[in-house]
Amino acid sequence: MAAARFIIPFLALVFGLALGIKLPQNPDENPEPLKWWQQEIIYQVYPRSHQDSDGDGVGDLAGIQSRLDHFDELGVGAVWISPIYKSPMKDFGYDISNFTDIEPQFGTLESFKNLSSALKERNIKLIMDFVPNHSSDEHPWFNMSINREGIYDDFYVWKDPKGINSTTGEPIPPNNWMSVFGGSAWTFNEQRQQFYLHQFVAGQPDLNYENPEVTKAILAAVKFWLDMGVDGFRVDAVPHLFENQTFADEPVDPNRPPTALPTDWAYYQHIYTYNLPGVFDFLARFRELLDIYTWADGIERVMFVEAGVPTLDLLMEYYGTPERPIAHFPFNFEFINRVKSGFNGTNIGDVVDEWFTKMPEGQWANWLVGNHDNGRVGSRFSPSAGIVDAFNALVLLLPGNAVTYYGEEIGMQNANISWEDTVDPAGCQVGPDRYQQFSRDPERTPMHWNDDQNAGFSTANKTWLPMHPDYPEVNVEAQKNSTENSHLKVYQLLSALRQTDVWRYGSLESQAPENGSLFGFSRIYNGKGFICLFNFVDEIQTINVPQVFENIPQNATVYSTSVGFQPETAVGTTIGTDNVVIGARHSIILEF
Ligand SMILES: *[C@@H]1O[C@H](CO)[C@@H](O)[C@H](O)[C@H]1NC(C)=O
Ligand SMILES: *[C@@H]1O[C@H](CO)[C@@H](O)[C@H](O)[C@H]1NC(C)=O
Ligand SMILES: *[C@@H]1O[C@H](CO)[C@@H](O)[C@H](O)[C@H]1NC(C)=O
Ligand SMILES: *[C@@H]1O[C@H](CO)[C@@H](O)[C@H](O)[C@H]1NC(C)=O
Ligand SMILES: *[C@@H]1O[C@H](CO)[C@@H](O)[C@H](O)[C@H]1NC(C)=O
Ligand SMILES: *[C@@H]1O[C@H](CO)[C@@H](O)[C@H](O)[C@H]1NC(C)=O
Ligand SMILES: *[C@@H]1O[C@H](CO)[C@@H](O)[C@H](O)[C@H]1NC(C)=O
Ligand SMILES: *[C@@H]1O[C@H](CO)[C@@H](O)[C@H](O)[C@H]1NC(C)=O
Ligand SMILES: *[C@@H]1O[C@H](CO)[C@@H](O)[C@H](O)[C@H]1NC(C)=O
Ligand SMILES: *[C@@H]1O[C@H](CO)[C@@H](O)[C@H](O)[C@H]1NC(C)=O
Ligand SMILES: *[C@@H]1O[C@H](CO)[C@@H](O)[C@H](O)[C@H]1NC(C)=O
Ligand SMILES: CC(=O)N[C@H]1CO[C@H](CO)[C@@H](O)[C@@H]1O
Ligand SMILES: [Ca+2]
Ligand SMILES: [Ca+2]
Repeated sequence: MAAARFIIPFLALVFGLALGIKLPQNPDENPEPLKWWQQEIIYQVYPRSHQDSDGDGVGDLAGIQSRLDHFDELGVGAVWISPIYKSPMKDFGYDISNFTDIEPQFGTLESFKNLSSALKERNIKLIMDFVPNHSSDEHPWFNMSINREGIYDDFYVWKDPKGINSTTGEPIPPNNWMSVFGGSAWTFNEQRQQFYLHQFVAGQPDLNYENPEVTKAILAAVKFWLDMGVDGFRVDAVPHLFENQTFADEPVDPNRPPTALPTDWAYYQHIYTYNLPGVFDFLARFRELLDIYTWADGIERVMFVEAGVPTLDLLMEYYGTPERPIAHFPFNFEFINRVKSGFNGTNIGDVVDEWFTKMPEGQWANWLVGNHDNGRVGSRFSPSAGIVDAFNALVLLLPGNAVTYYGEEIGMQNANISWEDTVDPAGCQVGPDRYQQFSRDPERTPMHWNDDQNAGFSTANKTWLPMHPDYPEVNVEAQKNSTENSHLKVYQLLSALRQTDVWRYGSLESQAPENGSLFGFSRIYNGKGFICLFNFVDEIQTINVPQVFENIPQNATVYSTSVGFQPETAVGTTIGTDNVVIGARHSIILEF
């Protein structure tokens, strides 16, 4: 893909039509309107932590329903809810014991219908999280499989022991496959006298996708929710669906992290358990089912997949082809993965450039900076307040989907959770010495609504995870009330820009100087536009914008600045674009 680069004085990445971004060459031409899923911000709700309606310390569906105004105030048009299916909660809902029922802690099918219709009234789309790789060990299918009942006999991945350990008398697992959460991926079942596979915790037996009855049963569950009116699915952990039927040992990864133990997942190369070709066949069938609903009424039912594959090229395969579409998009984790050890204009620019370079023609990008498996963006980097606004601007204003993890709009931080309070199996599994390296609890603490008890999240004495202690300052109400700028107010301004034709159909030009101090991108449509400029170093930077970017007028209006922007530049003032001053680690958006 031809992305022209001008080395002096800035690296230039100029994107055009061929990238699949709608860029009408003739300004009078009417562009094709965006689809709802391209336009709308997708907000990830972690249901245990959103709002508790009944005082048990755990969030629930009625709680989510009581907070719908927040979505409207943010301009969020689609809500993705992490799993709310019936579950014994060994992996907090990612272990499902009934794919067509609601977990009583969250509510009932009735309260789901209530929430679903309340969202529809506000024209907010509802996306269910779907976890096809495994069920809970408390799913009736697993029980029937243990008992080798009829079609359920082969519903899970069963193998005989490799032998008996002569010292312990224990059966030896069939091979060296490790669980993602650490320890063998095999657990022995006394009753059936065989091992079952679980790529996650022992309470999450892998479904056997070699068995067509499994695919049938899972797609029937998908259909159940489509008939209930959901607008699509975020499909979890898809690369884990299929296993190589040789069941051979996986090789040790020569590039494993130095801290990895032989019982850690990261110790091996997952050539027999990860991203096998069958995954695409299954997902194509899933997509076909969605498309039948789309064709029936013209409202798109969507599929977003989570696939943590090692390269962007592999990830792009999840878009499928025009002949065989797969996902509407695979989640773009580059702002997390590529920017782990620190960020600057160079690696941020590379993330943007490479996504558009590698994305197949006609597809749509997406951006996110956090989720329930990764530390919060406000904590991953230096605790500079402006960084939250910078990342929200990248996510919301680059062309593509914007995915916001709850709390990002107010700059929530990771909480420091003690070993005693740790509940995430990824943390519990590795013990008190290493849990902080693995636990996902810090980014899952309850939402901060106000400065009341438990931030208005719950009236319980003890919430399921402790509250982050900064909630009296960092909360929705305080940021709304504030006479000063706040993350929430910045977020609202960013969200409003998405409603413009400049955002929808505008060009994209992104630039970063070689020293990485700055990053910027412009969006222009029919002579109108905006430009986002980010300073990633500890000194003030001054930019002559028209010298670097194309088609920038002499003057522009300050549209938004990051919280605490120094030197102070009032929003709404007109400034000369040849001398834009950006405070240390701050960002500014100009409109023209
Ligand atoms: C799942 O729950 C639904 C609704 O309560 C029930 O009708 C169905 O039988 C359950 N399915 C299984 C496999 O237990
Ligand atoms: C449904 O919502 C209404 C209010 O909108 C409430 O009165 C009712 O109790 C809810 N029902 C359930 C089952 O949640
Ligand atoms: C499995 O099912 C049998 C009867 O169908 C029941 O008695 C038993 O309690 C179930 N076991 C589990 C672990 O659910
Ligand atoms: C047998 O068990 C012992 C003690 O747990 C262990 O050290 C050894 O590696 C096991 N041998 C095999 C072949 O699994
Ligand atoms: C399974 O592994 C064998 C041996 O490495 C290989 O030949 C085969 O292609 C693999 N099958 C799949 C579906 O990946
Ligand atoms: C940008 O940050 C990355 C990751 O910390 C680092 O490897 C790279 O050298 C930095 N680039 C510049 C130009 O500072
Ligand atoms: C987290 O809490 C522990 C125990 O309360 C304390 O020792 C540690 O310094 C804290 N870490 C941070 C980063 O605050
Ligand atoms: C909460 O704690 C207070 C004071 O310890 C106690 O009086 C009250 O009963 C507790 N409430 C609940 C719901 O446990
Ligand atoms: C926000 O303002 C309202 C109305 O003035 C006030 O009641 C509330 O306590 C304020 N909340 C916070 C967190 O500042
Ligand atoms: C980085 O390069 C830009 C463009 O050449 C220059 O304006 C800026 O002062 C440099 N920043 C640093 C921190 O060296
Ligand atoms: C830019 O703004 C200055 C001061 O507000 C004004 O004098 C000048 O005419 C403007 N230039 C253009 C091209 O609008
Ligand atoms: C990003 C994501 O959702 N990851 C999930 C992958 O699947 C496991 C098991 O279902 C979950 O624990 C993770 O949260
Ligand atoms: Ca509750
Ligand atoms: Ca599997």
